[in-house]
Amino acid sequence: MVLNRLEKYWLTAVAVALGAYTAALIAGALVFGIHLPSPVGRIDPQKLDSTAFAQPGIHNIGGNRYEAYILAKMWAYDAGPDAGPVGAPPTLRFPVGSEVTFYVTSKDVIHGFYIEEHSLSLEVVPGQIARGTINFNRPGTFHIICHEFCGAGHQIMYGQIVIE
Ligand SMILES: [Cu+2]
Repeated sequence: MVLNRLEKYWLTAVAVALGAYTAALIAGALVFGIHLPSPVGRIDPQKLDSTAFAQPGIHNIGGNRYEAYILAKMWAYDAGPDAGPVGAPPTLRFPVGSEVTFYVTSKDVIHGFYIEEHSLSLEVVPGQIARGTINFNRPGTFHIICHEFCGAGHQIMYGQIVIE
């Protein structure tokens, strides 16, 4: 096989670039500890009635620490009776300085769970439990937004967090 001089040049350049990317990937995982966010647990979306998501809601686990179990479904977040009527956009209230761990799952399709102005953006996949912890250090109202297109009612899928 005869290779043109320019073909050799490009093949070499591509091989060097792929080698550099592969080395960066391996170094990122092994040296810098960068990993994809992984689900904290598996769950059968058909059998949520026998799990903590049967009764979504907010639990104080001591001091200023909370756990919030939230069920995403077409097209609302269910955060339990303390967050307002089921089916309406929920309002979750926490005092300033709260550390809140959110556990979110879906009972139907893939949804998103993004909290405005805070570094939490979860992909909510049926069959998986997504988890994220946020410290709410300043008062305000922050929207919860579904950032995965989930069907005809996607644009009405939101909620809010009030820090007071
Ligand atoms: Cu959506």
